[in-house]
Amino acid sequence: MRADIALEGVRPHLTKERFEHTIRVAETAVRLAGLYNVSKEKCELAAIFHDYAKYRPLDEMEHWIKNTSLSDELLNYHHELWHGPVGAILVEKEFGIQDTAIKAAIQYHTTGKANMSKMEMVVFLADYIEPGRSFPGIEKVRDMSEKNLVKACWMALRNTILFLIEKKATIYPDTFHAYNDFTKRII
Ligand code: DGI
Ligand code: FE
Ligand code: FE
Ligand code: FE
Repeated sequence: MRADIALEGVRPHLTKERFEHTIRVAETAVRLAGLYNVSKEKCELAAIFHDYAKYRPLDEMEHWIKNTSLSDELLNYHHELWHGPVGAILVEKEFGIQDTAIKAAIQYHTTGKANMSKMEMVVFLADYIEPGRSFPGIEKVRDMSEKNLVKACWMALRNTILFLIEKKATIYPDTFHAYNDFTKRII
């Protein structure tokens, strides 16, 4: 699928701000893909679709989680975690995207998971560091993203977990699995 067609496909489903975020994530993902020798075309498509399901009604997302291979465990966690997994299902149903690597990058872009592929890391990190983001400590992650993909993902996950702990939010197990796996990979 061509990137320009994909962008026009997602546009009506997003707010203006979310669409602009999506464009920046796609540009960042293409740059990281070049640095780390991953398919630019696939990283770009995954990035374009990563937040596709962000504004689906909660009952619709719940329906897809209950009635597909997605883990029902998601329903025990904050609904903010649902749009990645549901997006991975919907891009196949609505755009015919069957590429499992692209779908996985969409699915895990919020939580991460253990044993992430380079494509999954590129989309995860691009979503975190795109130029519109302003998290505490983000400049250090941006600097690291130029040097070491695994270490930069580890830093992003560490920041996210610390942020969630400060908020007294629950943390989805895949987020811990990702953090633990990256920790083992950087030492
Ligand atoms: O969709 P975006 O806003 O572009 O970014 P995202 O899909 O990475 O979602 C980020 C939100 O998800 C952010 O507020 C942190 C939150 N998040 C990430 N991992 C977890 C989490 N929230 C909870 N409750 N548990 C998690 O494990
Ligand atoms: Fe997202
Ligand atoms: Fe993210
Ligand atoms: Fe996003």
